[in-house]
Amino acid sequence: MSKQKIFHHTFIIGVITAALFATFSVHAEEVVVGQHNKTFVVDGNKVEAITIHVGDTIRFKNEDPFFHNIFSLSDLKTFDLGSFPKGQSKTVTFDKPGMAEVECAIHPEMYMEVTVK
Ligand SMILES: [Cu+2]
Repeated sequence: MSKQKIFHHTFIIGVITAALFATFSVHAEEVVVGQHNKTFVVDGNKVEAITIHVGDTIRFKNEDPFFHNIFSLSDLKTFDLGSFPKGQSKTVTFDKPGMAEVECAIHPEMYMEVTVK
């Protein structure tokens, strides 16, 4: 292999490595949203709207001594986590931008908007 060819290959490998690094250095996050006193909470504070990024995951964690059943009928992300008791959590990953309305099938007063950017 000529010196020029070796340089060329090294250059290509460098470009690919840089591209992979750029792709994987954007880390998806996991956001914990608790269910507490029939409200949605983040870090102990009641939230009615949160903003996350494409690829992020919300971990819905039941902190009440009774069941919740979190669901969304939104076009962005339709899901139904089923009933789950205190201490248990379930995750939903949001893979495209938009807005999802999140509710609880057991407690109609529970409502939260998830904006995905
Ligand atoms: Cu509930």
